[in-house]
Amino acid sequence: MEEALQPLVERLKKGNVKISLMTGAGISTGAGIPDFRSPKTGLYHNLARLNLPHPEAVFEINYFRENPHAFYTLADELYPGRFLPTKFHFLIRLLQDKKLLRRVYTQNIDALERLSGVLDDYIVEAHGSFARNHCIDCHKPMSIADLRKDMKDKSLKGIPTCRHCKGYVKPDIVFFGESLPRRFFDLWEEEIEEYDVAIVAGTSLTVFPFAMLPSEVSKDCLRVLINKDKCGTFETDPRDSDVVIQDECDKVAELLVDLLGWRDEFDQLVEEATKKHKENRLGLGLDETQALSEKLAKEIEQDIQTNTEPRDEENDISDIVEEINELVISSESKPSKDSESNHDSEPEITDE
Ligand code: CNA
Repeated sequence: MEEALQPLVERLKKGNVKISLMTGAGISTGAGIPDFRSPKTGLYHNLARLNLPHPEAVFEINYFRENPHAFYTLADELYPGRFLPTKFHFLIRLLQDKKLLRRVYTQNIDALERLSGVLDDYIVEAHGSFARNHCIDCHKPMSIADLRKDMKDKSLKGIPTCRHCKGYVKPDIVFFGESLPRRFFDLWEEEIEEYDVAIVAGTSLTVFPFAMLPSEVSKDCLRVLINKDKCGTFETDPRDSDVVIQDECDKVAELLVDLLGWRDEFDQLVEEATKKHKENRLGLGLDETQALSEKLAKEIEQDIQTNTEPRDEENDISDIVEEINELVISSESKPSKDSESNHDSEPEITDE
């Protein structure tokens, strides 16, 4: 593995490189969050208890309209605050501190990049996050505090309900059949040719359009895949310069830290962050864990408010309506970049 990583190590040691990361659920399995598709341990394998017609239904907007319980059962388990970032997340943080990081495109909704200290500006949450919530009918926003309150409200059966129209409220996680945030496409368009290194990690590259990102980087960009399985464009359209490491993300992160001579800083970063999180957590019962989860979610919300332009409610709604008319995740057809602008097509997630 050490030898295979050399081209990456050399580029990083040279400095002055723009690195992008394109990540998925596999970078968070080390934190205890199951991915979707790993046999036996993946979420899809373990959803039988929710009585779904098919596993993907838990993230389908039409199913949610009829039966939001399945999603909220899962949301309660995955809600940010219960899990600590992994070694791989701390590697991303260190790349930021070393001024080598340009962008992290993540498909994850666990907010672990933020919890490791990566700043909002660098993060592109391509499939949304728990940081904002909207009514699926009137699109009015709901605060995290109200959402968490409703999730515990037995009279509502734990389903957050719009204060204005009584419609169901959903975190702004992109479901199959919904559009991706505009920021994802804007940055793709503006920057994709600029990256010197693209590290693709912990993703099966099966959800489109995200899965297209690694094939869109320039010919001079060094593409690195860190994943248990070889996948996507690394399999179908490989480049001579590709670096493919089929191993655990955390193990590769540790090795890279050593090869780059960053061990002391890395250990200090991990130790401090883990201590901080554990101090908050040790000896806590379920209620306290939930309180902590709410506190962290609030911090994330405040973080977002201070790191991004203030958005007024009116604009929020029109943004969303506009986004609904824009691009969408889909699972049956791989959209070409041309089809990206086909706003008339039926929205769908691509999940092969
Ligand atoms: P996926 O389809 O489940 O693929 C995960 C990939 O990571 C697979 O190829 C695994 O072999 C690989 N993998 C798993 N663990 C490791 C590991 N420790 N080291 C290296 N490789 C590993 O997940 P994708 O992210 O590709 O699919 C996109 C979906 C998953 C997005 O829409 C996410 O919202 C969704 N998801 C997110 C989370 C999360 O936020 N943590 C969890 C589960 C699913």
